[in-house]
Amino acid sequence: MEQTLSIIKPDATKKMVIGKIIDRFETNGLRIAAIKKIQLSESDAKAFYSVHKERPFYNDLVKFMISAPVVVMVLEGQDAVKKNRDLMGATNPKEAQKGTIRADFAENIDANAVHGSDSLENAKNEIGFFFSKKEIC
Ligand code: IDP
Ligand code: MG
Repeated sequence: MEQTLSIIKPDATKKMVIGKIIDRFETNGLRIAAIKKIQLSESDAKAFYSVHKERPFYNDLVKFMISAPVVVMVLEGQDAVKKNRDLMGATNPKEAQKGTIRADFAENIDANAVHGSDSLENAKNEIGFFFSKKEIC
């Protein structure tokens, strides 16, 4: 069993599609092992995305991530990291395959509905960023 971190981003929480996105995970065998809705601070968002701090889109990404609440989750299941990335679709919703979360709920690359860890190692770090051990069950 693997665990990965998922975030339902501000565009999706504002559009009130939290339930529809969670349904994709549960329907496809990813169990919600932890979940909370939070408003990120600027320093939270900067720290979470610090790997991208040299990229031209970093400041806009941070601004976007604090523009409304987000839902953070630990998803658990077989091949959870890859399965979540497959369900999410490509970073740019315009390139995302039909039936993926980003194709169905996102407008553009800046506001693309969901985050998902891209490796098992990053998943462990990202889960630790948001959740304590006893919140995951
Ligand atoms: P991912 O979310 O599919 O893993 P990353 O490359 O890790 O994509 O980028 C993190 C986030 O930064 C993306 O989800 C997207 O919102 C934003 N982003 C990535 N590339 C661009 C870009 O070229 N322009 C604007 N925003 C971008
Ligand atoms: Mg990424």
